[in-house]
Amino acid sequence: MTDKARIAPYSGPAGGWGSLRSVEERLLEEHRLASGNAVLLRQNKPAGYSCVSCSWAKPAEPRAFEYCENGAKATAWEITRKRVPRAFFAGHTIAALRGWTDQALEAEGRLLQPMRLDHAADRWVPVQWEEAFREIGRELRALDPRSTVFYASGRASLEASYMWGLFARLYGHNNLPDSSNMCHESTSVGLPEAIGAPVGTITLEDFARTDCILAFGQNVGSNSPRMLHPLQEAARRGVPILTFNPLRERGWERFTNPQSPREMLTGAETRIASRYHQVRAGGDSAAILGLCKALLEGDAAARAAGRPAWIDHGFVAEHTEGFEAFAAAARAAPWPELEARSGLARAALAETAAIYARSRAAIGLYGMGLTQHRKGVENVRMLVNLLLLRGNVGKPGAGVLPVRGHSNVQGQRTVGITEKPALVPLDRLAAQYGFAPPRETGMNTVEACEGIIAGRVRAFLGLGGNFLRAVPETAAMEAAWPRLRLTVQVATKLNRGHLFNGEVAFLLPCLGRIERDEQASGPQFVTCEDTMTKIHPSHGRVAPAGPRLRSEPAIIAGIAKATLPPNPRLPWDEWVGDYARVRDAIAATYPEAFHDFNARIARERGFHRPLPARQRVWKTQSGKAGFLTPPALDEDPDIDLRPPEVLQLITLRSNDQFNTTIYGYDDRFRGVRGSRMVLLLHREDAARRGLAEGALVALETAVEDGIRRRVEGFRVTAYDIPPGCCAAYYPECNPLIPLWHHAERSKVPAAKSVPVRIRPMPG
Ligand SMILES: Nc1nc2c(c(=O)[nH]1)N[C@H]1C(S)=C(S)[C@@H](COP(=O)(O)OP(=O)(O)OC[C@H]3O[C@@H](n4cnc5c(=O)[nH]c(N)nc54)[C@H](O)[C@@H]3O)O[C@H]1N2
Ligand SMILES: Nc1nc2c(c(=O)[nH]1)N[C@H]1C(S)=C(S)[C@@H](COP(=O)(O)OP(=O)(O)OC[C@H]3O[C@@H](n4cnc5c(=O)[nH]c(N)nc54)[C@H](O)[C@@H]3O)O[C@H]1N2
Ligand SMILES: [Mo]
Repeated sequence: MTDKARIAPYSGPAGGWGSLRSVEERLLEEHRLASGNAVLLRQNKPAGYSCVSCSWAKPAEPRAFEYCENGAKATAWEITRKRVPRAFFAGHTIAALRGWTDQALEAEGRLLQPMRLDHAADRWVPVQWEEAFREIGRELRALDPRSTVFYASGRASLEASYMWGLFARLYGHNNLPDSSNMCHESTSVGLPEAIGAPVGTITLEDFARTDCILAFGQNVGSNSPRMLHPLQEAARRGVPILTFNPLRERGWERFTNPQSPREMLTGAETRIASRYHQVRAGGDSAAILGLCKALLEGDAAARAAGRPAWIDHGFVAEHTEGFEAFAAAARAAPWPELEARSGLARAALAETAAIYARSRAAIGLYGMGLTQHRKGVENVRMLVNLLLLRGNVGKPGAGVLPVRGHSNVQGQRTVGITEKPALVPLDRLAAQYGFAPPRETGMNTVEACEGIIAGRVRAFLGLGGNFLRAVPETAAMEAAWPRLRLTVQVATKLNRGHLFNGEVAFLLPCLGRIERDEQASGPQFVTCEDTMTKIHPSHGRVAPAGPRLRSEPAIIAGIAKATLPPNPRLPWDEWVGDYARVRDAIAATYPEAFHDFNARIARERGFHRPLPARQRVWKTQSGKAGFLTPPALDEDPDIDLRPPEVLQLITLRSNDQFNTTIYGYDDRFRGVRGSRMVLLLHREDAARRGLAEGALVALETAVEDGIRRRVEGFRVTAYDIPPGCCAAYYPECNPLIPLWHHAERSKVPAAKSVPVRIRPMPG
């Protein structure tokens, strides 16, 4: 890994020429400069493929270039001309490859052939597909299904995901953790309680009608850059955009549309955020409580003076419960404590509350800055509280918007990838396929990790992703992993997770979504659900990376057939031959959302699944939307105001990565070049510790649980970040996160508030 960091503030906007240069560099790197641009024209188009990067919505009338810098990078990464050469695995032992960086492993290119681990030689060796399936089936049949875990990273299509979940239940378990367990699970727990729906209520059209946007803990410029277009349009209409983020992320500051010749030539930038609050990490609940308190105070004053109310009392009375208790708690919360915990001044919060109070329809959007905390679920509920006070759910231009991660992570849940049996129509599955589905709750990601460390889990099958690198507690996880009996990874590229394997291990290469998928009935397409509950098709158009690759549905069917007893109601081969038959099966299991699936996807080229909360129908226990009374402020374990030497570490994504996939070592918007091993720190926090700019340090986790967690080799970098907080990159920092340090109610690892101490290093 390089440690030649060059840090200089980046003066450009999000988008702009830097963005175009970055895309061209990436296409060049993947030897795809000429053809790559042609492929990109198909991205997010009705007859094209759906971007493999984030889950941001696709407009009904797409722009000529409906892609962004990072979507283009993700495309280049998948359609790369680089292939792992046949001789590669003969020439490299697993032990040697463990010394490689994440970036170097994936830079070898696409995996081409199924492989089996040869332990004696410590190498991956080629295997025939049918032999691999047979042996996996034999192993699974010998194991207790409840001791096995079937993980899914959020990219697989609705068709593949449905088959994966069904296979797990037919085999006998609900151990279906997915990447969402490390991501928006705080949303999936919090929103159903609050509004009776596990997903956001916003559609793309609402952006054109909103007159206020509140944005918490999301990095739009790097992680959902296409959202910059509706944000830019809103900003131009004068819509206030009120941003809460410890870091001044460039995407929230200003944007130049790289697809507008005029903006590119004139260098015109649009200011995005009208107020930028650098909240402390984990301080959002206090900040939002402050906003609510100010709203209640403003409401009392306005009504006393005979002016219009600040609270939508009619909505609150008709549609909500818990208002009085919540309002009492907000009124009682002392301002000095709210200020200390949020790091924001009362005056600033009150002024922002007043802006919000003047709006007719507001959107509250958020990302990992809210969900990845010990109080992640409460953070989500607090944001909903703020929206409910002014009736901002279930009317045009208003609503809550969790900005999801992986391109189909939300859809996977919709078709049954979940450890929670209550979320799946098990009775319908039972009738449809004639079996008794397992009823006991399965393991989520953290529980799967606990099971692996304890030896209770015996097999891990991964449908994509890089589980071992993405989860916390890296050292204990890597030590425990080889004790698994069976590990199977379905992947497109080699990653570190493929270097830790069970006694019996397979690495199975699959087609990516951008590639042509020919089956018995002809070319296939798949479907995905975006962050706005819209289901749309995705047609692969590029020649497959190699002749031996199989599609995810084909691989799942292969393993399932080798594992399960024959069942005439399960037409695995027919499903693989024609994905429309899988969609028929999905429609039969989930008729409310997917009735006439094939006809609608052909006719409408995409449809929204119904969401009662949009119509103010609340599928909660009480039938109303619920206010959450926040726990006492000093019960928040994220914000420990006591030991001054302890900092709160935020683990971040750079602009040059997709999760554990590291494209390169630059983070343009944050002015970091040439290294990922930087520690972003407030100038005073560095000075207080006698740390000069560029000093070499280690981080150690500041918890007393008998485990020493340490990562070495960061360069101290003065940065505009609230005092007491620091930031460094994920996944390099994952060894610092204790497995038990997770959102209390959703078990999302609390990756945005890890207590750490800095240790100077010689050199
Ligand atoms: N290019 C690219 N796109 C991606 C991804 C990628 O890695 N690369 N990953 C995809 C996935 S799976 C996901 S989940 C999303 C993730 O996208 P985001 O939700 O944007 O996640 P992060 O980049 O982890 O961090 C989000 C922001 O939270 C801020 N933050 C940290 N702590 C706090 C806090 O306590 N409060 C507040 N208010 N803010 C805080 C950080 O400064 C950062 O700007 O993006 C998806 N899209
Ligand atoms: N410290 C810290 N940890 C985090 C986070 C954080 O912010 N901080 N974020 C968390 C979040 S939000 C998430 S979503 C997880 C991400 O966790 P994962 O989803 O498990 O990880 P990815 O890095 O997205 O997976 C990358 C791998 O997926 C495989 N792949 C790519 N495309 C395909 C495909 O089409 N099919 C198949 N089968 N495989 C494919 C490739 O082999 C690639 O190496 O990490 C979590 N971990
Ligand atoms: Mo995610």
